Amino acid sequence: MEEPDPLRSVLKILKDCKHVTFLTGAGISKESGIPTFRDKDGYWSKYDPMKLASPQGFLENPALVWEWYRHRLKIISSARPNQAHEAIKEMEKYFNITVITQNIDNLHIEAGSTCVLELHGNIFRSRCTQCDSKFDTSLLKEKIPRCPKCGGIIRPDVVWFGEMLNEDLLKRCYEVLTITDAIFVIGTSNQVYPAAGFPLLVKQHGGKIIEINLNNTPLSPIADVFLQGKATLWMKAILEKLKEWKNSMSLS
Ligand code: BJW
Ligand code: ZN
Repeated sequence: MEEPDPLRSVLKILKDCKHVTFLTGAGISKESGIPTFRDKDGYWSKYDPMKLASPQGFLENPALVWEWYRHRLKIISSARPNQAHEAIKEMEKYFNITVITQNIDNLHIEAGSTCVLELHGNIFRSRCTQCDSKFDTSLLKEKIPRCPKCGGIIRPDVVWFGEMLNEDLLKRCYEVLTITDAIFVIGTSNQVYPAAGFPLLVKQHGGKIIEINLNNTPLSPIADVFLQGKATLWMKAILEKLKEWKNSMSLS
């Protein structure tokens, strides 16, 4: 029978957990003021993803792609981690935590999480398309920046559609996912692979799925618990319950 109180269900799962993984997407940073992609006010409602987030788009119009990333860099640079990022950091007191994020906004690292795997890169880093030298994006001022070492075009160090994700990083993800007791899937539409396949892998290895989202996603029907609503509110509530439970344990 399904638990009537979803918070109790989450606590019940967490009581048996050692390794807890967080898979996060754009929705977790929405309350920090950073737009998402597929919501009705998200980037893909206004812009063609293939023009802004694909290698072909960059080849055709690097200046446009750079304009978009500079615009986003400005928003992201003034954003701060919110209560959901902070609660995840705080949960390191109780579990072995890995954060796998699709976000490029650095907010989990800013919140202090110690193990963050950035699947789609980081907007603060850029790289030369020819010699792979790395650069600090905020220091690149040209419309289409060029590499001082080889003259190649520099691009944001992020992963676009049709591009492979970093192999070592993926290997680390799969290692963690196979020993994960519970995965929180927060603020992602679960449409972009390979990330969208990660929760299923956890389930196949006997782990539980807890999803937090404003709306249903393709993952929701197989999630063990679905918490509908804002990431900050649910994460705050979960952390409070966890603290109560841990305190009562230390008293008894
Ligand atoms: C809240 C909230 C609040 C809001 N609280 N919740 C056919 C089938 C299967 C796969 C493929 C296929 N054709 C091509 C592919 C592969 C492709 C893919 O998956 N495409 C699908 C769209 C079909 N994947 C790739 O190409 C990846 N590479 C790869 O697979 O390599 C191998 C390969 C190569 C070639 C062919 C086939 C395989 C690379 C994917 C790279 C994604 N890149 C982007 C942009 C770059 C980074 C950046 O600039 O930021 O990454 S796209 C964009 O989507 C960005 C995000 O990281 C990613 C995921 O988005 P996310 O985070 O889920 O955001 P949203 O907006 O979608 O959802 C927000 C959610 O939050 C919503 O659900 C809201 O309800 C919720 N929400 N506020 C809680 N306050
Ligand atoms: Zn170079």
